[in-house]
Amino acid sequence: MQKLSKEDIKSGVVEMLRTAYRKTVATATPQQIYNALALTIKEYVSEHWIATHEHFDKADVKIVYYLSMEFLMGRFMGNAILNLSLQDAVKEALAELEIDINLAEEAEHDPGLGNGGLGRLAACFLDSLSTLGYPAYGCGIRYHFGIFEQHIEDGYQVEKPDNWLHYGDPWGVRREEYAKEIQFGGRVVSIKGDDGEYHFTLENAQTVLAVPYDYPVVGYETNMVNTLRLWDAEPVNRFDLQSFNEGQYERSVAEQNLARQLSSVLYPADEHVSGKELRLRQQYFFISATLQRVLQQFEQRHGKKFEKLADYAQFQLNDTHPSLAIAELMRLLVDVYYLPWDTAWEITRTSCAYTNHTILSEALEKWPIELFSRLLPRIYMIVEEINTRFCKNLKEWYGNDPERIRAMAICADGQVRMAHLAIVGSHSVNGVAAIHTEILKNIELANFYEIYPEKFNNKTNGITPRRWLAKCNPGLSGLITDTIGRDWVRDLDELQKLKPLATDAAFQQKFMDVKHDNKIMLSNYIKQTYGHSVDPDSIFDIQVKRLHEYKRQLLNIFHVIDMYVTIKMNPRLDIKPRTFLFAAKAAASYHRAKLIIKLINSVAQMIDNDPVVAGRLKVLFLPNYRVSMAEKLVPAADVSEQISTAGKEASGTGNMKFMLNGAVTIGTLDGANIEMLEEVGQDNIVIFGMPAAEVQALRASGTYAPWDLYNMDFNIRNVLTTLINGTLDHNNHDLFRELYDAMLNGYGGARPDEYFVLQDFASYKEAQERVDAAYKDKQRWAQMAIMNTASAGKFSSDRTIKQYADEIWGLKTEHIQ
Ligand code: 26V
Repeated sequence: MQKLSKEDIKSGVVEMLRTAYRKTVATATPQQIYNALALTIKEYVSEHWIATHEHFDKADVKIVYYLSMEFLMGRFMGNAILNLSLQDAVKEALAELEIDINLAEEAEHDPGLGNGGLGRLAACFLDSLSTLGYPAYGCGIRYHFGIFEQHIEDGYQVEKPDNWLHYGDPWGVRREEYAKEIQFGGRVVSIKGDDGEYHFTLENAQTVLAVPYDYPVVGYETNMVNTLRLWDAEPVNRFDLQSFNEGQYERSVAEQNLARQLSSVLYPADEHVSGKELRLRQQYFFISATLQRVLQQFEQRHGKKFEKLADYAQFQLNDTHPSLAIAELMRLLVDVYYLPWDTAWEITRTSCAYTNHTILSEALEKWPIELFSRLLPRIYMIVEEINTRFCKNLKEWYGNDPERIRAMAICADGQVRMAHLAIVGSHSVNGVAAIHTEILKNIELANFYEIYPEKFNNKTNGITPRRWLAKCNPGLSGLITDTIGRDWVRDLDELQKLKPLATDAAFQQKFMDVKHDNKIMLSNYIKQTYGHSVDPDSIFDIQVKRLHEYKRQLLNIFHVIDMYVTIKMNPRLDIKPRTFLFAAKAAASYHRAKLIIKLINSVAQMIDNDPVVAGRLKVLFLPNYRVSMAEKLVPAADVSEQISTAGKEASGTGNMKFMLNGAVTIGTLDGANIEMLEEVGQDNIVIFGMPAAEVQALRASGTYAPWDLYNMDFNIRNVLTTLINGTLDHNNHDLFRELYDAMLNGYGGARPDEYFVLQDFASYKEAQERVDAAYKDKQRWAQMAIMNTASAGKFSSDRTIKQYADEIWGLKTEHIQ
């Protein structure tokens, strides 16, 4: 296939502007130029995309379907340009057209079709699947509104809708020909099939149409283009005016409304389930559509040989959100394709695999049976049947042990437990970092590990080096490529070759120059966008992630308050100036998290207004954290804050992005931090706080007494007093009293300081002093930073995906001509 040339790009853009907008380069808006360039590139991608699918058909390949409610893709264009090696051609073409490439790239809206780690992981995985040559589909929902846009007003978070489709959707291809009908509610009846047997079907159900939109997933320097298939809901057209009676009219209106709601909005309450009917509808909607299409295609290729399904299709469930796949696959095989239950069950179990992403109990999905059976009556019958057979097996294994059976059942206490369904109906259950998998096996899911030890396995998360180094950090990428060649982009272990240079003065200088340039660029961006001045010579200390108590943004801001108080008491204190950057969205209904955002902003203001600390301390909360913002922050970080209560953060992936870009981590022994420590060595990471086992023991002992810490630790006392003595808000001393009470007394019935902020405070403060000391020694710091980049190879999502392919899916790579 002919590679897109500079001239092709120029004429493509000019032509698109003319036909689509009746504009010239001189008169087009940045938005229009972006669209024209995107369409030009998509047209080129389409050839590879078609070739990929022709190959899949011809070679009759096995395909993995990554089922996920969230895909946090980030901007498409820059990534496509990089992966297609079109960077030079595009740059030159735009230069000749006198178009500012940055303006065009920034005009692309960053689609926020995910909450955080789980959604971004799905996007990194797709990049690796295409790059490595694995046939794959990402399957999800085409939400019309992504995660809300966060504004900060008077220090408080305010949510605004994110209408990402408003400016068009140049990468999406509507595939009406693959639309599928999805049924909700109704009554289960049995009717005689063409085989003469009775089969279940639904009567009087509500029906909506699922229409797929396909997005190209371009691999890095390969011809493979996989597909992200997002389903959109539309009403089934029932407006047949001739035969219109009242009943049909009402049903039709209800179905129109349902369709409008279904793919309208992403649920933004990360790690917290609310048991909303619409959420369950969304889950069934995209699962049923996906599976109907997969089975239809399988039948076209293999006829009725569904016993072989698992040899051609693997379904990876991204958390329990898609776990209805297990019941829906059973329904299709049994009710539609007339397979016997046991055969269908074998097929289902061998084709599904489940990934767990959190052990937080508030994130465990459980649906009230009343709701579940009303919305999905046939699916509920199937879940009950699965449950009955599973409980019978338990009885055979354990004898009559009703307590154990109730603990492990899929249906119990009036609820359907989706994690149990996912475990029982899959051949693989994996955690996302070593410690997380151990906690699943030994504590959280110990019951299941006992009966299914062979199902459990670990797949430590990873990130794509394309977006998270090659694209977001051209300075460092260039330096690395000049030093060790370009193979690292496909084989991140190559970065090891930088290790001997960690002590090389000349290389240290270059490495730190790049970091400094990145800090200047970020400072300029912050100045332009928010009007704040930050000093690129200060330490850039960054904590960006969802706002959640277990992630302990509070510990970070308490330490800032402590530094402030300490400097006030001793203005000549010798510390390196620091800039603390925060960014985080709080779930709209998560009051405590929103109060913490207000606190961070109040501390920022207090510091800005105090000349005593000027030039030494700066705090800034950047609104509307998103993938494209992370791409600006990560390359400029000196210090990466990964400070969750040990045992709570399943893996973390932001931690890996910062490490790869040469930041030094200050972190707890939690999630993948533990494996980062193993890779980088203890001299190059700053670890503090209680390990998970200690946290667990302290919690279990019931002896944790934050008041004792308050009484004995002068610094803790000062910090907590600052919350309530009017320093932060002269007019409202009670604004942060809730946080004070939550720390010391427990608030609203909760235990005091549930996430052990005060317990880890002294250790954190001491660790921050180690950071300060290390930074003051320029060579030492440069060495640490380089060692982080050089040791990040393990955390490539290419490594992770190879392990999924080899150990779970049994998937082979393909080469597209
Ligand atoms: C739960 C819910 C509940 C209903 C509303 C919407 C919603 C959205 C997400 C979730 C579960 C989130 C789980 C999650 O994101 N876990 C994170 O997964 C990352 C990738 O494995 C991992 O690095 C993080 O440590 C983990 O917190």
